[in-house]
Amino acid sequence: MKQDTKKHLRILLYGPGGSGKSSFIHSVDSVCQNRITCPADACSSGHTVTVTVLFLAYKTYQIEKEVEGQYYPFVFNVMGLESKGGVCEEDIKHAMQGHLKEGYKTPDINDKADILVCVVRADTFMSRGDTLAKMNRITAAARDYGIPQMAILTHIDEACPLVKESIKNVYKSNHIKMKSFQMEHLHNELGIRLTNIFPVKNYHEEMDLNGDIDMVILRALRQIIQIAKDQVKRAQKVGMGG
Ligand SMILES: Nc1nc2c(ncn2[C@@H]2O[C@H](COP(=O)(O)OP(=O)(O)O)[C@@H](O)[C@H]2O)c(=O)[nH]1
Ligand SMILES: [Mg+2]
Repeated sequence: MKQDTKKHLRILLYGPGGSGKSSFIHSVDSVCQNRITCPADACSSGHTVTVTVLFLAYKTYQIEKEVEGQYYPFVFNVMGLESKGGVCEEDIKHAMQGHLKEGYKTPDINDKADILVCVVRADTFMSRGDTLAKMNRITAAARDYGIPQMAILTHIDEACPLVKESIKNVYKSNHIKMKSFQMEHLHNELGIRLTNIFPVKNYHEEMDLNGDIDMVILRALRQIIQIAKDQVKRAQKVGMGG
């Protein structure tokens, strides 16, 4: 690995189609800009940089600050596991390690993922099928590469009527049904620590920001950034022979 300076934390989101990956980026973008922004996928002027990973278009999403032209020091990449048009696990493995270009043997530290975040819906149970098996192999690969992992559970409003009423209820309501449902399941199937699984309600049809939604998005984002920063520190220590 080349010892270049680290420009940003790279957050790699992956998960089934429709789990809310794009919506999570849009939610973070909205919270960070203090207004409901235009989703990057829908905007012609979205802040994305597309590079080609092997034969795949790999978009990097930047989050602009309230001050135009300034960006936060973290970026997102998304890899969807849709059965049609989704990426294969080999692509994800390349992306995690920062092998962004074909034949690129020494990845830049800025291309390597600093954290892998699994995005799953809270309102649908993932049965033991192809997708879960794929996710299992991806998490195993991340462990091999020493890349830390987290999960976010989206659609919590759809998973529990109490939460739909008020997002605040996610911390009451017996940790809602998810605690015994999708959270435990992800923990058991993928080995992700329960304390690293965050329930989230994305912005998806709201016209205005809402403090309770901001809070769940920011709690998840704070943990993502904290873990990614720890990872960078660890990698630097290893790089210095410490
Ligand atoms: N009710 C609700 N809908 C959501 C949430 N997150 C995403 N959605 C909706 O779920 C659908 C799939 O989300 P999307 O971000 O496109 O999923 P992706 O395929 O993983 O990028 C879209 O219609 C979103 O508007 C959420 O937390 N709650
Ligand atoms: Mg999407």
